Amino acid sequence: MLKTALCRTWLSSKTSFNTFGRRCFGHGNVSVDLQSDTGIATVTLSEPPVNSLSGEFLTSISKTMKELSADSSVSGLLITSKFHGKVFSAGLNILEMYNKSDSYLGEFWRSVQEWYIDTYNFPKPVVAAINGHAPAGGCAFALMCDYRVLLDGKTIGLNETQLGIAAPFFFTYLMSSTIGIRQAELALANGTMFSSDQALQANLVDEVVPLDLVIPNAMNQLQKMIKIPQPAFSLSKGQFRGPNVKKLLGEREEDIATFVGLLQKPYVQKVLGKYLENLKNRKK
Ligand code: CO8
Repeated sequence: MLKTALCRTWLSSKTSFNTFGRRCFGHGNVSVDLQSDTGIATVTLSEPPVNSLSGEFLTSISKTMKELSADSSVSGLLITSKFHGKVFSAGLNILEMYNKSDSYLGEFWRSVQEWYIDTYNFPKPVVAAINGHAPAGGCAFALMCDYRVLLDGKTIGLNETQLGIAAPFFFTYLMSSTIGIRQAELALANGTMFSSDQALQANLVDEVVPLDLVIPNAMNQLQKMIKIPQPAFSLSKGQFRGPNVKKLLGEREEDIATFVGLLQKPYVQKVLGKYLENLKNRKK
């Protein structure tokens, strides 16, 4: 693949652009391909098999977002998945929430909060090329971006109630600020997974396109967004997002305690165990 070739030579250098005008680097299973001419960084989520978000993977994402936010040569981000045509992200790694101690769960949730803060608060344009299914945390990830292009035929939604848990308040805000309070309330209570057509109709995503157009259309939108004068873009974005981020920053410890308390309830562990078992048995 051309992209692989373009990036292979730059792996040798984290700080300078290679002969193709690209700088390629990454943290853990997150890889970044930065184009010198546009300042656009393509961030590819590459955690096998389905980009489920473990604490370690979330930390790699946060580290990447912090680095790209501080890099003045970066104009905007395109976020996509290595598992093109299959899965954008399967959401939080359920194994991280099953049969774990309070302190383990607490640290895991801290990494979830950090990921949300770094991604939702990212000051430059971010476009999601959702090239596969995006349940739960995968949907939240897309909602943290500024624009969403979804692959036709894939599903997206906050289905947490189906797992016996309720999405955290900052996920509910992501949904209600995108599709409106009434529709968000219904969707979250029912754990609705939207088909691509339903997602477009509800304004949960901005475009639904075939596979070969997911990345080009996302890139096209990003190219328009990076032309908007800075810092006007980030000031405008911050007016909508700042209060929600500030709320979480002020309540992090209580939010962690709420999460741990909910996850340690025997009925929640029972439903999670059953859900994991069903996931494994689906293929049989
Ligand atoms: N976590 C851990 N493992 C997972 C997850 C996950 N989220 N999703 C899939 N896997 C595993 C499967 O068990 C399977 O494992 P194995 O190979 O060992 O059998 C492997 O990944 C591959 O999965 P599939 O075979 O199912 O792959 P497909 O390509 O057929 O399907 C899907 C991909 C559609 C993504 C499918 O795997 C799926 O539906 N996964 C579950 C998605 C889901 O429901 N996620 C919810 C996560 S919870 C969350 O994000 C928010 C929690 C908020 C908590 C708030 C409390 C206050």
